[in-house]
Amino acid sequence: MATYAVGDIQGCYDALQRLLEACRFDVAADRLWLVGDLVNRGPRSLDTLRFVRDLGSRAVTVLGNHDLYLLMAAAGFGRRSKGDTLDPILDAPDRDELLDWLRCQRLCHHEGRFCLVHAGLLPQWTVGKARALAHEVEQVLGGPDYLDFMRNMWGSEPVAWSDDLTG
Ligand SMILES: [Mn+2]
Repeated sequence: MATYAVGDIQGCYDALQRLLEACRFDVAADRLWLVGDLVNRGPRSLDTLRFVRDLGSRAVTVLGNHDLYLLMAAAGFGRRSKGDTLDPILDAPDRDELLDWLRCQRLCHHEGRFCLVHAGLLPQWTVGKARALAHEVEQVLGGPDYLDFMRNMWGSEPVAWSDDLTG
């Protein structure tokens, strides 16, 4: 069993498939770690989402800013950028299943010597602290009140701020 870690796919489904062929990815035995930003910019974000979701436990993906942007766009929050390539997802018959799956993905995955995050960790944080903070957000994003959270997710100033991990 091998684990392959791949960077931001950004809707480049064809390139991902070529890469998996080149490394002879075995869907029955190998695992794929993805650092997030599955969608946007590239032409086949919808196929990318379906593919990674269908890999089930063979794939571990963390959320990137473009994935969060998709969730915001689907909820009607934030401003859409003109050049985004998200419409095929938003118009898809299975959009709700895909978006529900996406918002339940982690922000930080820690296993053995490795920690999987999108775009890096604050150097002052330990992996344990990053994991605890990520878990806090994951609980909300994956829970019933995620829209309340997303409504205030972006901006220069947080609406509420606390370093208290026990609260
Ligand atoms: Mn990114």
